[in-house]
Amino acid sequence: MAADPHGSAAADPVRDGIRCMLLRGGTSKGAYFLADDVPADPAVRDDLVLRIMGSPDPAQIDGIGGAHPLTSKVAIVSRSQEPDVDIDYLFLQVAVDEPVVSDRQTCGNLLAGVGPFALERGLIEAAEPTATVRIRLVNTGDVATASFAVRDGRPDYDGAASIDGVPGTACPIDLQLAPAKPLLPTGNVVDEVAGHRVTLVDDGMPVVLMDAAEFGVDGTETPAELEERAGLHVQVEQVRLAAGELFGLGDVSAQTVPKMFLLTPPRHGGAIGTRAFIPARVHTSIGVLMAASVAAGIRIPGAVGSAMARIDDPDQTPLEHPQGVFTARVAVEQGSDGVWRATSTSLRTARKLFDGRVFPRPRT
Ligand code: NQM
Repeated sequence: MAADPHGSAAADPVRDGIRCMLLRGGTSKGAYFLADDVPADPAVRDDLVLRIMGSPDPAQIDGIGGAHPLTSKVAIVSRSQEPDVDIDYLFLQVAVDEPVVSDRQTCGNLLAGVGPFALERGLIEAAEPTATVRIRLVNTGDVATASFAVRDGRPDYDGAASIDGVPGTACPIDLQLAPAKPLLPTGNVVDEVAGHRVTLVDDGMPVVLMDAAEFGVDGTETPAELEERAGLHVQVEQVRLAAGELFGLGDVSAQTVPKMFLLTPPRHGGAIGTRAFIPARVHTSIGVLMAASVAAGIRIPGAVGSAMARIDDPDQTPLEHPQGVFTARVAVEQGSDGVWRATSTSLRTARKLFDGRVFPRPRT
């Protein structure tokens, strides 16, 4: 971090603030920083991030976090040194009511804001009408391609695209991802975990597919109702902890992955109904890479959810969620080695909300 209060970073962040842009990315919201503007040491950086977001506190009243995991997110962005990659994007999930910052997951929603942020900060140049940016998701190693509209060399946030969970319309942002990893990390289409038949899938985000009926859930419940239901979170968490080991993630008790999906037959003309534990709160809609993983998983014959799913389009998988539908575009393929792989394309929007300096509180 540079020590020039008038340059890219401040000598004393508490007095001088730190350069920060707040963007809505898809159905999430986060604070975006240039890597050069925050401390390089992860422990020092995480302490700073907690003080910026106002954690730990259920209301995050003394910070800029939005008191929900979906609005307590940070993106750290820099030019990439990797070949064929423009930008490195490190995602940090900032816990709301615990002093915890985790880099063990990425976020496809904040990914939507990374290209526009990189252009705004001069990390890339782009000519009209469209910017195409190769972004390395540092948390997972995957590389995404993001495309968005450009006007006068700057991102054009205005447009006609709408996504469920965000009022109004904005400029479409196209996100493509082709993870190198196998889609089924255990190599099995179904695993028996904590007394449940589950499918473990990773198409950019590790998720566990479960039959909601086994948990007494029929898919009409709101996220708040599921969060309040006695014993449900404990039951889901038992599966998650065991599944985490199978994913090779080790002890996931302090991690926010894998994400846990209760699946139901579709009720609104989509392919399948979803409710996602992420993992303590229930998602108000669905994450981007989670959607890719679910859509890819239910296309595998025999996987949990495949029998209840109504899939009548080879490209589009409309996933019903609490606020509407997310149409994931995935292609799954089983290679001659028997290994399933997938690619995904997602439509998101993003919007710059605020650009300036953020002032962390003096002490954690
Ligand atoms: O799955 C939620 C979100 C996400 C992650 C979460 C995400 C994704 O909706 O790609 O975007 O943090 O669990 O932003």
